[in-house]
Amino acid sequence: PVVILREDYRPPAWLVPETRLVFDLDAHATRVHAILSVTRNGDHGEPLRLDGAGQTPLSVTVDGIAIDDWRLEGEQLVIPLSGGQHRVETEVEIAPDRNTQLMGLYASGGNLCTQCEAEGFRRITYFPDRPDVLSRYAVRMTADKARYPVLLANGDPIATGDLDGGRHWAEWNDPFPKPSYLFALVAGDLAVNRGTFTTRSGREVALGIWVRAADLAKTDHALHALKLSMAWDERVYGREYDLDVFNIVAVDDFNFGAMENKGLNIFNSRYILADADTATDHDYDGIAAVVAHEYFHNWSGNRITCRDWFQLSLKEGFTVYRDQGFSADQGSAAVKRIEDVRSLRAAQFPEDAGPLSHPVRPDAYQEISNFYTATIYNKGAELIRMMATILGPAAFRAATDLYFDRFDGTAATCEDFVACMEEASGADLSQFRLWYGQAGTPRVSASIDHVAGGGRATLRLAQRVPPTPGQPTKRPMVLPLKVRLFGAETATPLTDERLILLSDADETLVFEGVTERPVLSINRGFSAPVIVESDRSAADLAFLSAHDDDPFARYEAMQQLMLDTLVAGAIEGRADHDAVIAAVAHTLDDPDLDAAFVAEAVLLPSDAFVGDQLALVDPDAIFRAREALRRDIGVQLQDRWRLAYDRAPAVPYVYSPTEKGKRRLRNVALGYLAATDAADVAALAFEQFRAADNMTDRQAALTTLVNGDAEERQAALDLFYARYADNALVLDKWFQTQALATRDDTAAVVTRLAAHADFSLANPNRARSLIGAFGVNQRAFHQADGAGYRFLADQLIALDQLNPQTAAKLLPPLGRWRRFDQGRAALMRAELERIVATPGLSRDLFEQASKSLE
Ligand code: HT7
Ligand code: ZN
Repeated sequence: PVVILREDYRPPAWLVPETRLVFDLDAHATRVHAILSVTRNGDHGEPLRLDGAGQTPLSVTVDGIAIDDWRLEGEQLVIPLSGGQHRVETEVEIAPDRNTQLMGLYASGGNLCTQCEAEGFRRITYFPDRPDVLSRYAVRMTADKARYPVLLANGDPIATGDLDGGRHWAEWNDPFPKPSYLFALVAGDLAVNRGTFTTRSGREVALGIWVRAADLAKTDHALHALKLSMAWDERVYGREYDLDVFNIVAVDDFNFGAMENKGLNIFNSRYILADADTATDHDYDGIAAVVAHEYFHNWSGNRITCRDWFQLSLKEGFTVYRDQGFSADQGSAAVKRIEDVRSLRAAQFPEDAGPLSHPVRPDAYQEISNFYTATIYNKGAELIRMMATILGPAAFRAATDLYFDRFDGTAATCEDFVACMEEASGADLSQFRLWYGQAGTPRVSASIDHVAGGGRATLRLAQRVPPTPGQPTKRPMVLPLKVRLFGAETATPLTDERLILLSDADETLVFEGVTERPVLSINRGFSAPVIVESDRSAADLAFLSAHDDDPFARYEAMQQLMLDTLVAGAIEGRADHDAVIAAVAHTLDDPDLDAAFVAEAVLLPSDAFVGDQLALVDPDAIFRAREALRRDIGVQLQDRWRLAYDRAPAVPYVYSPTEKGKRRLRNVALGYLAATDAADVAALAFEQFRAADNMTDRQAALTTLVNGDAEERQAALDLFYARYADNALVLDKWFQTQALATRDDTAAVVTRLAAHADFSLANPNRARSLIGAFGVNQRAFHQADGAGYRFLADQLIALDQLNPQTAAKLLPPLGRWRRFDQGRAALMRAELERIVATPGLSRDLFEQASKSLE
């Protein structure tokens, strides 16, 4: 395989200051005429190299004259040029309706749209398809007016007109130079929800959310979120929008969540469409977060882009950090932090502990699409968060101002960002930079000594960064750890919160004035993305879960207590549940806690997270231990769960932090009640399912029933299917709920569902709803006979023919074979080998599968 190395970066030989694109749009055959003004970059004799993929040039002209001394080297079009500046024109024909990869120009729901990041533009026309070639684009589109009445592209609309034969045209100009990956157009039959936003300098921006007409009523939440995002970025980062128009288009077939094309964001419809009947609170939250994320890219990604794809976290890590801040400001910051850490642990920690581990700034890749990972995004965001913590809010803001000012209009690097952090604050981040280059989750061991009657406590810290593929040894990193001590007897703080910058392998810190036995609260707010190993007893963890003043640390103590109990249960077959039950009871009884926080705090860690704590994962033992604890918590606290269940949220549905929290706690209570096997619970769940005026409660009830054996189970599934058969996004939930079921027959059910008339590999959302969900269902996927592994491999091999990117994204569960017993590991490896040996495999799936075997 061809491996691209970060160290091989060279500036582009030719620049393209101006690009004019003329599209003659048609689903079967689209003509693309590209006119590039090119200038030689430096003193060299290199020809012009234009990337292409899947097409051949119909014509090539230089300065208006057709030439024939061009050649194809692989898929690159190579054009010898003699002067310093030329006008190069090419023409190609492409077939959007045969584009199943959903990269480049493709058809979705009868409309035409584009996806160019990372390397999709080359599937549209010949171009230096790399992020450090910034060009000003002018676009003209012609299309059949009845089929494609709406024609959108980046930037500002210039003019429109009608043509003979029922066709029409539109021209758009984008005044901001941009890399080709930010190019976009949409042609379709779309309705629009319009709004306006007046920026702080008084510019009125026309906002539009474009969807199929039947979905128009589901766009208000996204439009509202967009306005909130625009105001937030002005207030928090001083960033103002810069065009007169900001459009968002929702499409049903999309490889990712959304795309930040300049002035024309294109979204997976699941991150736009919402109403109470079809979207859960979680969906509403996700829509606001993704709308914000894409909007924030206008500065962190578009105005300042990446020099090369190794710098991807420059825009993605920073933008995730920004969208996390936005979401935290919309409701409970504590709950948002808990959710973010939970998803970091669910997706990034396992990635960093497995064969696909890579640094936040990778050194090599085969297929860049495989590097849109939790490490680049979520761990990248944690790196920004740590720098913000080290600098403090004022210096961090000064540093981001400096970064935005200095690099506006350029393609920058992660190093540029860190250098701004240093320059604006005076901090020395030389050792901190290791976070960008060293993969793996650091482990920190912490223990505290205190001599009874003395006034001094000694905190011993040690860090170890584990080996990862290609990085056998590591240097100690800078870990910002927020720490506080609490008195075990008085339940009051003994110290202020201290920020410790752990930078050596071992360090000892002394706290004076500690007059009673201290209980250690560490990594408060999850100030560093590390695994803390401490010798805190169950009693101390229960104490912190009740008394810590940092809500994240309070949640974390409860999680650790639950984890320790579950690990003991999985290893020994039984465990003492009393401490957990008492701590849960205490949390439920605390009148000062809000429902949203309580709901998160009393939830058990997932099977997979328990597995991550074990050297060898035994999925069945973990499941049994978790079920046993769940049942005990349910039975012993049944009265409290019934009380919580009876505290009904507002009807009709209101999406607000308070009502959301109430619904969440009520549904968590329903889950615990279901674990008790009390005779009335299935009827309770079915009644909730039937009467709910919102999808949050309906789906929660469905999940409860689907996980059980009650006769209401099939009725609920059938009713749900009948009600939502025409709604693809809700039908995804029907598939997903069954793929996540905690029943013995889930692998068989999932195999059957793959043959269902509504299942299709062509739609990424549908593929993810079944295959992706099944891959994270630890017990079902790891069924001992290997049926789950076989199913996944069969599906990936088939999906790879259509959509390699989506196939490659779904592979990682198979790569975790080292963590399982010999029997399972052999079965998993056999499926990986079968994938790698498949003729015609894509580069995407090959890279993931072959690395997973190493
Ligand atoms: N920057 C966007 C990335 C993206 C993407 C990457 C690979 C293939 C398809 C894709 N669609 C969008 C999304 C974001 O992070 O905002
Ligand atoms: Zn992004």
